[in-house]
Amino acid sequence: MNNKTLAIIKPDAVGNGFTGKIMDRIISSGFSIKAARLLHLSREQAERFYEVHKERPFYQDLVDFMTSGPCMPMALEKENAVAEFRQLIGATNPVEAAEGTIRKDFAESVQNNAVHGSDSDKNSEKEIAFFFSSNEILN
Ligand code: IDP
Ligand code: MG
Repeated sequence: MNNKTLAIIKPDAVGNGFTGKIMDRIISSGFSIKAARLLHLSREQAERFYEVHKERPFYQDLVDFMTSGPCMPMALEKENAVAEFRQLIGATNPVEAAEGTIRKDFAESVQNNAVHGSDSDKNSEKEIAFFFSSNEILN
């Protein structure tokens, strides 16, 4: 089992001033932040990151949203990190997200849903490598 996952505090949450509150939730839920940066994704980066959704009707809007302002990718560590983080953030659509989850409390809509979390160990490795080289990740 991989113990890392890739989180992104998305542009809506950064723009709404929720970065610190979301980081606090993450840390107090037992994750350690092994890498973090603030960056404004280029269109090319956002298209590549969400390439699996290329054929979905919301793809172009999603790319517009993810390039609309700065975001904060983070490599997080915890036992069973992928599943634990998906549980902490809640369902994709905040209307369906459980009470106390990050998306329930901070998301604006199904698209502007505050945070990203990897969906498998294979993707977490790929997604962490998308944003961080190995010498940028704490041991
Ligand atoms: P996830 O982020 O919960 O894993 P995915 O299905 O992988 O959800 O979708 C990636 C992102 O695409 C979502 O987090 C959200 O920002 C956006 N998205 C997903 N479904 C919709 C939709 O039906 N309308 C608009 N945006 C969507
Ligand atoms: Mg996903």
